[in-house]
This record gives sequence, C-alpha cells and structure tokens, in this order.
Amino acid sequence: MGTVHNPVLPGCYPDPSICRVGDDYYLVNSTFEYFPGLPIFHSTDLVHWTQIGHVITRADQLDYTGIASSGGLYAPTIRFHDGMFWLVCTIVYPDQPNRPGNFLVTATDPAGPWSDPIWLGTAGIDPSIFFDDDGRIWFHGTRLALEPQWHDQTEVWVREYNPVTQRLSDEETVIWRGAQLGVVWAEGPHLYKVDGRYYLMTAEAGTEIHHCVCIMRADSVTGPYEGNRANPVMTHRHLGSKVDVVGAGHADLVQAADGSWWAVLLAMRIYGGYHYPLGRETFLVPVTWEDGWPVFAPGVGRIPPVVEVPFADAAPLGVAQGAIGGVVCPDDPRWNTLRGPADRFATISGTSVRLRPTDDTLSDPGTPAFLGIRQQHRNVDFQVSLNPELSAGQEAGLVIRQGERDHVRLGIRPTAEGYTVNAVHCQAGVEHPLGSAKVGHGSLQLGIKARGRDYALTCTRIGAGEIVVGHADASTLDTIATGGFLGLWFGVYIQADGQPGTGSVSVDKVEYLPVPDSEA
Ligand code: 6LW
Repeated sequence: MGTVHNPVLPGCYPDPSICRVGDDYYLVNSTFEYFPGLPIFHSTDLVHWTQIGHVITRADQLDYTGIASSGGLYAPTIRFHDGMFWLVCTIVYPDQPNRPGNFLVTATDPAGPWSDPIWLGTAGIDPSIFFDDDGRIWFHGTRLALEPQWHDQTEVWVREYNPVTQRLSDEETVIWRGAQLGVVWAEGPHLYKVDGRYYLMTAEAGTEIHHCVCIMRADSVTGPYEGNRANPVMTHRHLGSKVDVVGAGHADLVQAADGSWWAVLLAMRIYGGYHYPLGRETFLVPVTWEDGWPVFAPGVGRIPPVVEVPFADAAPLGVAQGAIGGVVCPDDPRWNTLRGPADRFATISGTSVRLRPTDDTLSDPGTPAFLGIRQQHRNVDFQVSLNPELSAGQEAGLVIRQGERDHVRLGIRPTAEGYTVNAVHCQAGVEHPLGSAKVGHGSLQLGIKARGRDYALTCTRIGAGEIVVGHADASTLDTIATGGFLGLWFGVYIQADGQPGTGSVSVDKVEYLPVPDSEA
C-alpha cells in the first residue's frame, strides 16, 4: 500500500492530464510562457512521480514571440493509441485571441523527442482527443459560445479527426454549454467510453474558487449528453474561502491495471489570507462508479489530504511526491527559461552556469537571461552563490517571478565603490524599492527565505554575516493580486539597461531547501 500526500505535484502544475500504458502512467501540465514547455511525468503507481522530459523542447517547434505572461501553453491532453503518444494543446497569444492555436504532437517515447505540431485550424482552448473502439478519432475543445446567452458562456464542440489527411472534418457538433444556467467557462472537456457509453467530463465556473468538475453521458459520441443529477461531482466551492484547499476542478480520469479508477485534478492551497502563491497544483482523488456515474472521493466528497493507493509501494515517510530539495544542477529538468532555450544566454561548465544578458529584461515579454524553478513549498530557502563580473548598467541576482509586470528582484549592480545589492518590487509594471546595501567586490550568496507570506531577501558575503536587504509579501505576487494563471518561480537572472554589455555572472551553486512547517 502506498500513500499519496496531496498535492501529488506541488507548485504550479495546473490542468493535469493523464494516461496509462500497461503499468506506466504519464502526466502532463500547462506551462504558459515557460520553456521547455509541457513537462512529462512518469509513475508506475500514481504515488511516485519522476519528470522524464518535456514536449516542447526546440526553439522552432512553436512560436512564443511576444507571448505575455499567463499566455502560451494551456491545458494539454495526453493519450496513448496505436503504439504512439498523442498530445493536443493550445498556444494562446493574448493579443490575438482568435488566432487558431490548437495543435497535435506525437511521440513514440513520451520522454521525447515529440514531433513538430500539426495545426488543426481551430481556435479556442482546452483541446482533447478521444479514440473510439471503432477506430474513429474525435477531437474536441472549448470556445466562447458563438451565440452566447450570457457573458462568458462557452461551448464544447466535437469534430472527427482524419489521421491520413491530418485534418478535422468540417462537420461539427456542439455537445455541451454548461451544467447550470448562467454557468461560465464550461471547459477542459475530456471524452471517455466506459461500458459502452460515452462520457463527457468538463471543468466549469472558472478556474478560481467556484471551479468544479461535471460529468455527462450519451449513447453517441456527438450526443445528446445528459448531465448527471449529482453535478458538480467534485468541487470545494461550497466550503467557502476559509479552508486549506480551494478551486478543485479540471480533472482527467484514468483506469488502473487492477480496474480501479482515479482522477487527477487541479486545486490551490491557500495560506497567509486568501492567497495561493504556489499556484494551481496537481492532486489525486480515488473514483468509483455507481449506477453508471463516477463518484469522486466516495464517502468524503472533497480532495482527501491523504490517498491510499493499494497497488503502490510504500513511500518513505515525509517525502512529498514530485517535491524537490537540495542542490539544483544545470542539467536539472526543473529549470525553465522564458519563451526560448537557454543557449541564447547560458554556458554550462561543470556545475556552474555563466549568464550573459540578452536584449530583453524581466519586464519584457521576450527571453531575458533567466533560469527559474517553481516555488513548491510555502516555507523554503532558495540560495544561490554568484560570482559577478558586471559591466556598467548590468544587474544580476535573484527574482521571485509572477510575470513581466509583477516580480521582485534582488539584484547586484556595479558602482564606483564596488557592488550594491538592491531589492525592488515591480508591481503592476511600477518599480518600488524594498531596500539596498553596499556589498563590495567578489563572490556572494543571495537568498530568498520564504516563510508563508513573508520573503526575506538576504545577502551573504564570503567571510561576513548575512544581511536582510528587504522583505517581499507573497500576497502581492499571487494571481489573487495580479490576475493570470501562474504560481511563483524563483530564478537567477542578468539584465542590462539598454545594450546588453560585456559582463556576465557565474552561478556557482543553487540550493532549494524546503523547511518543515514545524521549523518555520
Ligand atoms: C485552462 C482552463 C483553465 O485553459 O485554466 O483550469 C486555463 N482551467 O481550462 C489555463 O490554465
């Protein structure tokens, strides 16, 4: 017996999709403007998850140009069919909402490489793909209703996919417009066939506190779909905002080899008031079937904090699935850049990475010299040893990143008397100083000590004590404060005023050290 301590993937891992091949499970999440895009996780028991690769790994695979934060890659679906992995997704260009962004990629090895995209010519979000047992393939997705009855009403459409021509049929059926009158954003559709009946599962009411999971069924893939009287079959919205987990929704179902059923879904852990700096995370819930309908978390009706998986090996106590700790090496798959590969600005030598500025800064929707990892724990020390060799106008250091317009930088700048370190909050695009100190020359260590909402921004010089340069507040950086879809990332960066300049920074050691709640 193995035990999942929810969330199964802590940190910003929203919109999970899952499939099984024999005894192997594969899971994928949205990644928005981050690169590489769409991480693939593998598990043999639903408890222990390891990242094995990414789907979007090549600069020429997708065009991320100009995609503002919280645009980009939304809600993928992964399936296995006919010896191949199929993944459908959308790239969203926030300034071009009608640009058709739905695409299909395939791979024989889920670790990659994945193919170049086949563009399906359809707009809207949250595509999914269903392989019927008669060999037919059905593509489905969500869009704002063409003839809406209310604001933000969406519709789920289905079209047949022809794998020979790699095109969708012109014939389209709208199969769902929401389980309740007035409901917004019926989205994240997935079709399944169970015991000869077609099931449509959707997320509804928006990916915030009212989020929920609904289930419908039909005798034909194109409907008509009948909603379950128990809808929504999973939600936390009736619990109010004073609970530990909110926003349960956007689920995908999988049947285990032993016949048991499970759902992965997103939800948010709140702390420090009604805020969720870690973003939307991936949770696991057991599912049973009664009278031809799925029951989520039977007898409990909400995401259980702990889930027993009968066919899993016992996990070492205290180890959270997918959680990270220790030293983060340059080739670690957790690293992300923005909108393009790191080879534009990073050179790896051994365990060090040298960063040189690009033409972009962290305030631009481009590819600044930034390497980041998700904040996955509310209490954690992120500390980085830097050896700066900066030229005039350059700045290098750590960042707590929500997006271009909202982030906190702890950056070193050269002056006539050596370096100064400055803490700055860029809030809705406006910079506010949080503190500064003189730090002389040479190597130093910068740190973010996250303790709930409070981030202490620290600087330690070799042979000298640690100073706290300033504090930042997580509740000014999460999506409750800023809008958008993302949790926070911690990163290292170098940028310049104007021209990039000739200097650089060597990042010699990066540590991400979760602090147990009892010691925080
Ligand atoms: C995604 C939508 C949603 O496309 O949020 O949770 C959007 N639901 O389904 C971005 O993650």
